[in-house]
Amino acid sequence: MKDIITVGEAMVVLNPTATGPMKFVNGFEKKIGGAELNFAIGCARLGLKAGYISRLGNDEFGSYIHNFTRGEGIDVSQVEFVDGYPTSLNFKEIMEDGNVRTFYYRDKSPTLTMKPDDLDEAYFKQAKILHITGIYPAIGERNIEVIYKAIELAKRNGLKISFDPNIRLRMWSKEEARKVLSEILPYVDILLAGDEEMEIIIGEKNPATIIEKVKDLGISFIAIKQGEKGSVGYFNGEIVTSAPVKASKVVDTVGAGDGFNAGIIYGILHDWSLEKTLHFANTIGSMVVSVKGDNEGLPYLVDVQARLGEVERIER
Ligand code: KDG
Repeated sequence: MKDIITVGEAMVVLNPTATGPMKFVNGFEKKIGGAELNFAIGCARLGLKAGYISRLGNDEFGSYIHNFTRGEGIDVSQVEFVDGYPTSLNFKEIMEDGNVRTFYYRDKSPTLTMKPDDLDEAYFKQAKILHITGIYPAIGERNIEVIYKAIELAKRNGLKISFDPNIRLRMWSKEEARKVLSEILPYVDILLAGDEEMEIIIGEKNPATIIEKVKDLGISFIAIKQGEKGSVGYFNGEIVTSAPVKASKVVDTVGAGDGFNAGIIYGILHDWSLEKTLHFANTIGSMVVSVKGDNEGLPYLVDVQARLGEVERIER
């Protein structure tokens, strides 16, 4: 039985070796990214069983991502290689303060070849949570159909649906994102969203107002991410504000939200209190930003426990 399964697109990420505007940077390191894959890695490092559903180009980069994902202990039985669609690329620009811009080369994403009927219902029967994001549907029209099919299979087989809007305005306009993502909301059980994303989707940025508006859609767990300001959660009629956890150093903010999501799912699957779950997730987010790369900073369970002072970290 898998704890989580997710449908997504992974890319080779070209991380700059120097900070500053991309046009003046000469060196890049080859890494891997993709919100759904980052999330699966975050879950796997915490000890959860994760499965990844995707398509990769039948090329060197596709095989690099496939091996890497497998190496993280994630099930890749639902990942296929396709010809004629190169594995997507994502060049990053990182400024001195850790702020990032991304430049995608994903117009011919291998995921565009995936059809709703390619999803295997038997795979869904063996999982507890389906995690989806707003990135996969932003890639193309048929990807939206795939997401709806995944939702249908999840509902039919008793999976909870976890959703992060992950709005990427380099991929679609605010209007397009609002239309597609607001239609997904009523199917969601666990909402993991940034306050600014909710402003785009429902026109509200204040966590209490967001919670008030979306809980009536039947969403039972809500976590609103506020970056440096911490997070606010809702579960079982209770609203909890969780203070930010200070990062030792901010070098690359990408992937922090995915790590936060993994922490929330871990807390939910372990029946933790809302307060404990939010603090655990905030702690993971703060750890991710201090490491360069989209997923290199995602901690193992023991690392989070050490950061929380629950176990001793022996250094030598
Ligand atoms: O959440 C982090 C992701 O945004 C990053 O890894 C790249 O998936 C990515 C994207 O599409 O922006």
